[in-house]
Amino acid sequence: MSTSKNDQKILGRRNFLKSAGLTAAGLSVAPALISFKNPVEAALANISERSFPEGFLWGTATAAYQVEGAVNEDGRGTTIWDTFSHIPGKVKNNDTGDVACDMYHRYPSDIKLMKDMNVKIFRFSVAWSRIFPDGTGTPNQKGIDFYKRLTDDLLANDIQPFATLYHWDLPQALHDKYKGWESRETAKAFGDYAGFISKQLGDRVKHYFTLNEMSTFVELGYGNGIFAPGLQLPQAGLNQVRHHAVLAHGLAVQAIRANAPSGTKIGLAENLSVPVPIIDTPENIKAAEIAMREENAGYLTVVMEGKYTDKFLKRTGADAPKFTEEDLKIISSPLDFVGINVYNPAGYVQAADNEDGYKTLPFAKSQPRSTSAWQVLGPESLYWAPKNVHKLWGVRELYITENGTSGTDELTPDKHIYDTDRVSFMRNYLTQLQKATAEGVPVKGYFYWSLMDNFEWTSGYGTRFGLYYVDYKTLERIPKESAAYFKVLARDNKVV
Ligand code: PNW
Repeated sequence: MSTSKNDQKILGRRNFLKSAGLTAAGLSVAPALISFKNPVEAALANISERSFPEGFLWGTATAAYQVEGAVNEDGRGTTIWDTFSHIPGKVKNNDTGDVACDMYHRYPSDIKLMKDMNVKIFRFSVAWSRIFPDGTGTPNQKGIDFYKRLTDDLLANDIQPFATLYHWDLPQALHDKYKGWESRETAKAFGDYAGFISKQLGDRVKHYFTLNEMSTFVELGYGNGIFAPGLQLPQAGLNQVRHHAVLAHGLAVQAIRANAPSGTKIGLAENLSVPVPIIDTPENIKAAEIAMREENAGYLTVVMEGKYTDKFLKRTGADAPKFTEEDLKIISSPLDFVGINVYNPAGYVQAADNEDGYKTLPFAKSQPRSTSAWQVLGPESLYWAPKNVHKLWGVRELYITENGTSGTDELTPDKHIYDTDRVSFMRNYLTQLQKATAEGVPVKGYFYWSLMDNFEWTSGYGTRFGLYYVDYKTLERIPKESAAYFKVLARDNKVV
């Protein structure tokens, strides 16, 4: 095992204590009572086994439709989520993103909230339909200007903007014209838009994510129909949509490389399936690796390897996507980093003597969950996700592009939210992430989902993921206990 910088520092500190005669045998005062006199000693004291590597970046994430509101302002075009959320019965309480958190207008004060929490990176998404109201054609200057103002203000506050180019708000015109992601025309249009906007923002934004969570918007939007556009396609059609999503990613990578200034970094943000070994034996650890590669075969695996696995092609059979060798080259265009959204284990696995080489155990009925029914709580997922992405594909730069949890978040009469569950969630998950970084897994930053409560897709506004509570009547933002936790975490760069 190689020694990471972090390890070196920890070792350094141990040696320092030793030479100062302060290790167990010679220690005459409790560590907390030692007063360090010079800055080097003080700095060393602050590095503990819970520290993240030096320069680790702490941030928060949002997405356009979930926070911006202002859906009819400054020439924005309609999207499939506008249409879908306005169909009665599709979203809890028939909530829509019409107003959301009104971040379109309130971003200057929201940036101050981030600055106050020691945030250094912010992940937001660009609404495609603000840039090209119909998905293609004439760009809308007012939309471009909004993202210029937003990113200028972030930079002025010493926060690096990380832009996601697609967080599920497909321009409705592309759905009407091409059936959206059912057509490769949509993938081509996405590539064109990505190239265009990366040129416009090129002097401000140095990091881009192409698409957010291909697996979620494809499976839920085109497979079981609970997300926009609400389709339930047969397997062959669904596999083709999956293929168009990864193709769109690859076309965008190429277009950004061709249009953005050199030095621009490109990745994606994928909610990959994270199998976790039930018991850490070498056999189960291997089984979890095999499972991760196969269970992400239609998404991250094809992006990283430039081929569909044999098992994927066998499994899909006559319904396999139609593709060319050229497509596979585009899909696997080299990336600068990989972003992973990690909320839960896909399942606990063990080695098995079957064709797959692994078996997924059923979750216990009593396995803890958040208020989002799909979110099984398993902190180990934040260790195994980066660990195995690094191991399977040799990724040299990783970001945790989302991690968070939803809670009941009751407001007390004196306006506090004691979200002890969220604080505990962060400490438990981050302990696992810290372990991965201490072992040398190259995770460079972490974005908590989300800065504030927002439009949680089909769950509407009742499901809250924020560090800030949003009072939807007044749009006031109120810091939760977890915001205080984040502030110390980011300041000290260690699990606190
Ligand atoms: C992600 N599931 O969505 C998204 O990237 C965010 O927009 C979202 O708000 C956040 O996670 C919290 O949900 C998901 O059903 C939505 O498994 C649903 C699922 C997973 C992720």
